Amino acid sequence: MAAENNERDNKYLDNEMEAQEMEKSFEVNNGHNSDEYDASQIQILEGLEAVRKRPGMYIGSTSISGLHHMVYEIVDNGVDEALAGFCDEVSVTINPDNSVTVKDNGRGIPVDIQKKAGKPAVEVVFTILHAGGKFGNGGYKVSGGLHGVGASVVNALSEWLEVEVRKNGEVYKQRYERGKVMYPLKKIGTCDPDDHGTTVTFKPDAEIFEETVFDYKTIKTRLRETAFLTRGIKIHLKDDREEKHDRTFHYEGGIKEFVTYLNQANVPLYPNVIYCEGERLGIFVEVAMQHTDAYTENIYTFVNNINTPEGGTHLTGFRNALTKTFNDYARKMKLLKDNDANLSGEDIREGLTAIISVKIEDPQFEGQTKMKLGTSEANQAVSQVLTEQLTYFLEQNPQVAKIMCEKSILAQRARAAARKARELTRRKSVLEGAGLPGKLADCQEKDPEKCEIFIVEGDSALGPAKNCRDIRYQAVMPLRGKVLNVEKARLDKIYANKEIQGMITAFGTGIHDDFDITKLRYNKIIIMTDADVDGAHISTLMLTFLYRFMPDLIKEGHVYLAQPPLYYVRKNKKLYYAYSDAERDKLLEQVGKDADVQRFKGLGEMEDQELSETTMDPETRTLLRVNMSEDSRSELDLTFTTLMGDQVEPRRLFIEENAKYVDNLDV
Ligand code: TSJ
Repeated sequence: MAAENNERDNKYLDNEMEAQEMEKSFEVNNGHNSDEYDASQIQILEGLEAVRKRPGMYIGSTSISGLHHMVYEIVDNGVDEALAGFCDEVSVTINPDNSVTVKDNGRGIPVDIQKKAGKPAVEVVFTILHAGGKFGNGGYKVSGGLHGVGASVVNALSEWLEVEVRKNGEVYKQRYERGKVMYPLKKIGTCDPDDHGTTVTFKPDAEIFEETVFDYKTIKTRLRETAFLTRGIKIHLKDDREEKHDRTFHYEGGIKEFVTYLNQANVPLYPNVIYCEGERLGIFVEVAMQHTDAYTENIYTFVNNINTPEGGTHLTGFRNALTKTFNDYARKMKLLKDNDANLSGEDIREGLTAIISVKIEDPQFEGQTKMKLGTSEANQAVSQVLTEQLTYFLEQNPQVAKIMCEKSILAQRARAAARKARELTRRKSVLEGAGLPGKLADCQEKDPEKCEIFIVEGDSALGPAKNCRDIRYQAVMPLRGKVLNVEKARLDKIYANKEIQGMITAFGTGIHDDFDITKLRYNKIIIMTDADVDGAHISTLMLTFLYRFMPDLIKEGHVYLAQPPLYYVRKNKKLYYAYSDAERDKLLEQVGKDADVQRFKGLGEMEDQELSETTMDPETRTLLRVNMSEDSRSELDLTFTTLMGDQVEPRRLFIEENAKYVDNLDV
């Protein structure tokens, strides 16, 4: 995922320059003379051809994530119309042929001739790079970040695209194929004068995209997020392909409801979500937050409805203001005594779920992937709005303030204990030399690039795994007993846990602030558990630990799940392995239905040869690499809190809803 996004760098610079050059050429060619029209047509084709030549520069990637960006790009235009106050509904339909229709009830893209280009504004929107939002009364277009690349990019990367505009009682239509205009904008009929809006249908080009089948769940998650961030908007999503879906997202509470949604699997510490909003320095700021009894911190930041996973100035402003406001209040109310140390930001944020959403006219982005807000005024704007309104809130709600304070003080103590435990571990490892855990059966090779470690469940699997590994580069480490559920434990308990200590030391990377991926001792960390319900549970616990404490190992693709076979199929003394129900059925078709089928064995019951061949030997095994989509971290966090949290009902619902995908999961 991370590697896939690298192409995005600098794409804005490039587009911006091309767009400016394009505009210049139109200033020269603004006549209606047909020769000049041809000349401008060539310019346009060159512009869109550039997009088709280097699609990654414009849409991020040509993988499934780029495919979905096509949809978001068009949807965001409808949402912008809603933000400007001219529409309140956007509907998205995934059609049976994997084309997508996006319809809004806004003013309709203008159809009058734009002077500069000498053609209808709507045609300009779809054929000239970066033309979006540069006409009309302007100023409202706040889309930024990775999107806002414009409808012309989507058009260039679509096999075909059709736009219909309903405006002033008339319906207009135009069609494009791979960016080329098929006919001049035409009136195709009339409509109720009260009916107005824009409808766009497009089919992403299979010549461009590696994958052209939309994933319903990914689009659903994104549209739900957009609906939370745009209070009051109604977003419909319909899937008209084989497997039908129909959903509407509409949240009058906006980001307040987003926080409630994210906290559904945990127990809130106080009933209401704290909400602040205000405008400072031309920046519109909204913050919603609520603590739960969880120990993780879940803060999501957005700029113009676009997620900024690396945070930035708005997040800094939030953190500083929260820490200072809370400490000031606690001192003033004597919740903190004169001799007590201040609460740290981390202590105050333990168990906090928060959404920070800012709307800025011309946001500046930083960082390698341009996903970090750089606009310095955002720091002050968020900080001022929060300080002012949170101070008032705490004064008005002393009982909530007290709960927050008690939670923070517990977090502070646990953190101090954890620090001690960590120092102790560190000192111990210095005293004991290399300090590798005793139960680690290490490999001989020292070059991490060539090494892998199998984390196995219990001692029964340890024996066979040790016997049939290649000791030169394969290490094995057993986990005894149940792995600690890190969603339900404070730091001190986590650091004190022997199994977790063992893993941290074996991996060599350290943890949290000390984490250093260059110290990783194994290129592949392979979780190997039985192919049954208990095994799936242990894998999930392991993944939860890695996700929360060493997410970079997952992001960088170092984490794998071993795949022991689910079935053995025996026929005429030949043995076949099947790794899924579908594979078993296919095998049975091939070898005949009368074959002998046996369900999985525990790793501990396998013959050495068998375990090696099916699960461990790189020549013959299958490994699943665990990856992490950066598209919606909030949804991924929710998955973990739901699976591992205290609330039974949300977990049951989640498993029911996802039963198809997680067959063996029982938690
Ligand atoms: F992406 C897109 F261009 F294809 C697209 C645009 C897709 C969708 C689903 C909606 C839209 C869109 C654009 N909806 N509403 C608008 N509004 C305008 O373009 C518009 C209308 C009127 C005026 C005006 O000043 O009168 C100005 C604008 C920008």
